[in-house]
Amino acid sequence: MLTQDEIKQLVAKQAAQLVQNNMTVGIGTGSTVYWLIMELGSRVKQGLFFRAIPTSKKTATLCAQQNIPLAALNDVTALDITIDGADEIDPNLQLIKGGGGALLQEKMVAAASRELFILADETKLVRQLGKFPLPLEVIPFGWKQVQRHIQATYNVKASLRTKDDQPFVSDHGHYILDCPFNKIEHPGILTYDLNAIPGVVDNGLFINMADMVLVGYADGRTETL
Ligand code: ABF
Repeated sequence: MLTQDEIKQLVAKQAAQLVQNNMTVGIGTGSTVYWLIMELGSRVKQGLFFRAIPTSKKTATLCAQQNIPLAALNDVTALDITIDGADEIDPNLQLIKGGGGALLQEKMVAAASRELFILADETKLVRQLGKFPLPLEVIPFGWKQVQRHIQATYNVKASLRTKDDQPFVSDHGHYILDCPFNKIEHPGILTYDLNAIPGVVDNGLFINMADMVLVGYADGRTETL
């Protein structure tokens, strides 16, 4: 039986084969994507040339360490593909992302891509989204108003994400509120409603964005959804 980390490595290795010469590729963030970057790094050493658009500072650093050429989203018109992880995936390939705090940049890069390819181990598959607390990226100014709004409207206790006892600050200088909705009945409606709250920059629901999910199982099988 494979460990969770070994499953992540397995799907990442397979997905790395999708990257071909001269492509422009969005590179996600997280522990599965870490293995993707390692694999792409060895392919670059063997002569592969592509441009990576990173979805976070962390990913940019890892790509640079692997000598993967980087470009900014503003430097390209469109991306061939983005490969990223997810926190929850429902049967319609709707996603919750942002556990790593990079949801805004991940969504912008994915939206500019012809294809969004998601990597996951089997624990990410759910019948209904919502067990994983939905991350909400908010402007630090007046963030408590957003927190109150979420509590009053949805009866959900939105917690300010912290790191080392300080508010976690995203790559773009925002805070994150983690919102345990538990069950999200209508993710397509919720994403619009949340983004309409003044002070909300974006939320971790990725609706109708994923084209394919490569899922790995503990017995070593993989399948695409
Ligand atoms: C990312 O992958 C984030 O949106 C998400 O939080 C993270 C989770 O995946 P992993 O298990 O690969 O760290 O893209």
